[in-house]
This record gives sequence, C-alpha cells and structure tokens, in this order.
Amino acid sequence: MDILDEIYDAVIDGKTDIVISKIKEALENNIQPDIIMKEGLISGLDEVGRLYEEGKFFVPEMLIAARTTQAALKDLRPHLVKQGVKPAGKIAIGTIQGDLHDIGKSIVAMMFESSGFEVVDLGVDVQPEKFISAINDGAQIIALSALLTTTMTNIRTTIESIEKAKLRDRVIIMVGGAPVTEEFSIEVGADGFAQDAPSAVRKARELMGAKNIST
Ligand code: B1M
Repeated sequence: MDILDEIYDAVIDGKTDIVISKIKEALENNIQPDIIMKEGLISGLDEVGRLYEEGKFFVPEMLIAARTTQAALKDLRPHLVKQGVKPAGKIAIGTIQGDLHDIGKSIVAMMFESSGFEVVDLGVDVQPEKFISAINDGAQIIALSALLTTTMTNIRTTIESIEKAKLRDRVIIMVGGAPVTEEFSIEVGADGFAQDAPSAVRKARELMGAKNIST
C-alpha cells in the first residue's frame, strides 16, 4: 500500500500517531505537502463524511477523524506555507444572536478547518455587527448556525443587516442547524444550506467555485 493510502486509512480510523508518522515519511520521500493534504488527509475526511451520511459513522467517529486531521495539519502547515499553498477560503462561523447552542457549530467549524479552510469562530449569540466586521476582515463565507425555532428568524435579521451595510455582494452566506431547511434558506436569501458538517464543506467548495468573491 502506498504512503498516501496509509494516511487516508489512518484518517478514517482516527489514528493520529500513524497519520503524523506517515506524513513525515511522505515528506522524506519528497511527496509534495499539497498532495499529502489533498490525497491523504482531505480525501480521508471526505470519506468519513460520506460514511456519516450513509449512517455507517456517527458524530463521535466524525469528531475523532476531524481532530486527527487537525493535528496532522498543524504539523503539515509549515510545509504548506513553504510550498505557497493558500487556504481553500476564509470562513467566519457563529451561532446566531440569542442562541447559545455551540456543539453542532463547533463540529462544522472543525470540519471546515480540517478540510483546508481558514476558520474564524465567532462563538455563540453572535450579533449581526460581528458578522459584518468579519466580512470587512476578509471572510469570503459566513456560516450561520441556529438551533431554536425562536432564534432562526435572526438569520433573516443578520442577512438584512449585511445587505444594509452594502456587503451582500462580497460574501457567500450559508445557513444550517436542526430547525433550518433548504426552503427557509431560500426564503431568507442565503446562498446555501447544509444539514450537517460534511455537506457544509461540500457546499462551501461548490459555492466558492460558483460565486466570484472579491475581498
Ligand atoms: Co437546547 N434545545 N435549549 N440546550 N438543546 C434543543 C435544540 C431542543 C430541540 C430540545 C428539545 O426541546 N427537544 C429545543 C429547541 C426546540 C425548538 O426550538 N423547536 C431546545 C431548547 C428549547 C432549549 C432552551 C430554550 C431550553 C430552556 O432553557 N428552556 C435553551 C435555549 C438556550 C439558548 O440558546 N438561548 C436550551 C439550552 C440548551 C443547553 C445549554 C442546555 C444545551 C446546549 C449546550 C451547548 O451547545 N454547549 C442544549 C442542548 C445540548 C440541546 C440538544 C439536546 C442537543 C443539541 C446538540 O448539540 N445537538 C437539543 C435537542 C437535540 O437536538 N436533540 C436541544 C448535536 C449537534 C451535533 O447537532 O446542533 O443539530 P446540531 O448540529 C448539526 C447540524 O444541525 C448541522 O451540522 C451539525 C453537525 O452535524 N449544523 C450546521 C449546525 N449548525 C450548522 C451551521 C451550518 C451548517 C450546518 O452552517 C453552514
């Protein structure tokens, strides 16, 4: 089995020690850092996302694989920087104003980070102004999480504030959380909806490719 396949398998199994030692071996064998990231780490994590969507993996397995990938990326990052590799995009994520649930939002944030995005986690109970500041600071995507039917309406208020600040054209807006649906996302004028962390990553990549965002 080649080294990249071993990294891929170890990501799926959440075996951090093996991933880190195999990355070292891959670098010693002159495999480029971006290839290690894409074909070993990210494709392993994509497979974890697929298994989760098929109901074969659950949240704990997904969290373990995301943590493994994050630890490995920490080691790989200096090599990626040296190679001139840029993040897949800059995302600011937060739980909407009035809402204190942060478990799902943090899983989505971790999955974005493990998949090569630069992530700014704005926390919980995030006021629209904070999302506006994040856009002004270069976020290309903002991801809004809501867990309560009473707070999901604040997604609309936040999008309206972004429109009022004349920043709507500069940013991709993604929404998610247990009560949020595709229909609701269209109704409030978001660019995309994702029902879980793996599909959020897939949707972000798709939207980054489709919308030309200038920062
Ligand atoms: Co609360 N709570 N809670 N709670 N809580 C719910 C959400 C509730 C469904 C429970 C119930 O009644 N059955 C209910 C909401 C009912 C409704 O609105 N229809 C509820 C309520 C009512 C409340 C309070 C109002 C209770 C009270 O005080 N009377 C209160 C509100 C506080 C507030 O926010 N202002 C409250 C408080 C709390 C705790 C603080 C005790 C705690 C939160 C702790 C924390 O987060 N640190 C809590 C918890 C734990 C829950 C439940 C049990 C679990 C939520 C969770 O973490 N799920 C929840 C019931 C349930 O869901 N079974 C419940 C696991 C997590 C991995 O899933 O968050 O859905 P989830 O995230 C998923 C997807 O939704 C998606 O990806 C994630 C990963 O796959 N996703 C995104 C999430 N954000 C995304 C953003 C994206 C994309 C995808 O951006 C692009």
